[in-house]
Amino acid sequence: MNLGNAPAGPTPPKLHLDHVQLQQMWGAMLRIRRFEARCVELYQAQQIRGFLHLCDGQEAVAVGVAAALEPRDAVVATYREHGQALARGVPMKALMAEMLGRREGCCRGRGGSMHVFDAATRFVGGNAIVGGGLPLAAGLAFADQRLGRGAVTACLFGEGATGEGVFHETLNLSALWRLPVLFVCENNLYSMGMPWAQADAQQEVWRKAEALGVPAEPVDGMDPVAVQAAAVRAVTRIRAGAGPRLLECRTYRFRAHSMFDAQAYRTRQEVEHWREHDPVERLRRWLLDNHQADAATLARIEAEVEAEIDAAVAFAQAGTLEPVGELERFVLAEVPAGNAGPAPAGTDGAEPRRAEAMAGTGRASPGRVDAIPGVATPAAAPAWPLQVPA
Ligand SMILES: Cc1ncc(C[n+]2csc(CCOP(=O)(O)OP(=O)(O)O)c2C)c(N)n1
Ligand SMILES: [Mg+2]
Repeated sequence: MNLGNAPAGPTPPKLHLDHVQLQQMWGAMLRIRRFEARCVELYQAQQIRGFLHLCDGQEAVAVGVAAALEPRDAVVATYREHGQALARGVPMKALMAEMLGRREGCCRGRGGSMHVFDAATRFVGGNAIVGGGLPLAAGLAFADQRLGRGAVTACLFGEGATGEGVFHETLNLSALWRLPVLFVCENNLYSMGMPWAQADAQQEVWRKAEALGVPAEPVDGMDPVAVQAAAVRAVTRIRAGAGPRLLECRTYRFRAHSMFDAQAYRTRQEVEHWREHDPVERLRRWLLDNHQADAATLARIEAEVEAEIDAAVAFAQAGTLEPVGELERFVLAEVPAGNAGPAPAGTDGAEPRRAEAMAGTGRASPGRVDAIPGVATPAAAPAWPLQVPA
């Protein structure tokens, strides 16, 4: 890791995991793998509609990164985010209901597979726009920094996003302002059907980050322990104010980009080769070979995972669809009671508020937010040129 001008920060603790923690880590990956396998069945039964991007093969990244975070931290994800959401702690029932478009889902069924959001766990969304999460993460981290929350924002994205201008802009500003962001690139070697080898002159993503002043390192993204250790190292320094870090997690997706593609861009042998590094199978074998778990313990964990998924599917299937009459809710911010004038007779008050918002007038107009409720406004505007804290 070349630190460039960035401060090294405190020396992070060495990661020690006991056999129970390692078993839990395996269970966390298996839970994601099996959850998505059930989603495939529900998709084929047309109970899940739209796009469905699986992280099959990439579970170690989601689990390793999540293990390094605290509840006050935030996670910004991609459209391949079921695993990231589960690892972060988004309840499985709410996630499965979201997949089925039910009102009981974490976004009332409005987001679906690609737009999972959960305020309680600060899971700030899946995002269908490649690279779209990067500036959001910088903004969240900027707010956290200004408000002194000591929180870190983990921002996950694919290697395809690193070819976009927004990657360079976001990393530059984050390094300049020492924003508390952990950038995590899941380099799975393909952007849809575009092989990384044919897409980018710089094959090592971490070097791009270092060129932008963000200390970075490559990580075996098929090994959850390696990912957690690297994430703990990075987060310790980020939280101490040393600025952003980037991990390039080298991984592989075993299935198609979305539910269907001909996969003409890779050979069967290549997929088989990577399957030998399957994170779930690899850790299972390691646990058994090193006497860190016996077959009965792993079978119990597997049964617990299956039971949780069964319960989540039953919950989702018993869920309801949002009534059509409610679909306009949340398009504009709702005005707290007492903040707006009385609604004209015969209306619910929404129309004048919409008009206010469009015109940018009125006390309660969502178009003119001067301060976020409950969040103190910084006392003074930052000095210019901006003084980056030492
Ligand atoms: C700005 C933007 N451009 C193009 C697309 C179409 N698109 C969807 S996924 C994808 C590939 C992204 O690859 P990568 O970032 O490596 O993520 P992965 O799918 O491998 O997880 C593209 C080009 C998009 N959604 N957004
Ligand atoms: Mg990719």
